[in-house]
Amino acid sequence: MLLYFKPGACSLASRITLTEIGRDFDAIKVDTETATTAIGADYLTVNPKGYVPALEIEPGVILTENAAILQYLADIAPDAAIAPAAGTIERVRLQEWLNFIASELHKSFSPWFSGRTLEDDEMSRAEATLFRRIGDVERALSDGRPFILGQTFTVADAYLFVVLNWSNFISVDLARWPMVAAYVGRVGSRPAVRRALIAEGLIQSEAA
Ligand SMILES: N[C@@H](CCC(=O)N[C@@H](CS)C(=O)NCC(=O)O)C(=O)O
Repeated sequence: MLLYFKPGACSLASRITLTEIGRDFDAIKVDTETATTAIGADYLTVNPKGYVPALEIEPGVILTENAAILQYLADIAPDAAIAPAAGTIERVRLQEWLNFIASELHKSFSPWFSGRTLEDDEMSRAEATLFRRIGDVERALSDGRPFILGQTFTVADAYLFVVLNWSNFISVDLARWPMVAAYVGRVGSRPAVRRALIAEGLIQSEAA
């Protein structure tokens, strides 16, 4: 398999999941601004939508969209048990979370990544939206569940961790959402998550 990624971007959720399931894969960095891969190829021939992630699951067969890629990876590795079985209400709960993360939480960060400085009123609106959505996660975690669906890690945690971790890049302190802060610490300390973060240069290896 071949993962097209940008360091720290939502494609990190695919890398975490590939690492969690112990799947060998290659990864190629993409400059989404120029739509060029690290070997100088036109990324639009891989994903005409221009964004990461994209996952080549076999030559010429490309999957895009976080929610689809993550569920595909979970389904090809049932022993890893990182998604409830298809057709169950628990699987629909997973999809409910993946959809919330993609369309509500992930996109709430977009104003900060627009490449321009936000005016004060834009910043206030953006913060209000983002803080409300982080509050939704805080509420869900307030029953003490260690992972977003309950007692076990799922692919929704891979994606949710990556998105919440962007708070570091925009200087939003998660301490005001204590369950969320603890959650990010818990997921971030998983060995596979740490290996993925190291692979993308986001944290240093212990050996370094
Ligand atoms: N709907 C897509 C959104 C992916 C997305 O927003 N990717 C961002 C990185 S997190 C990206 O590549 N942005 C660069 C761009 O849009 O040019 C998905 O869920 O996979």
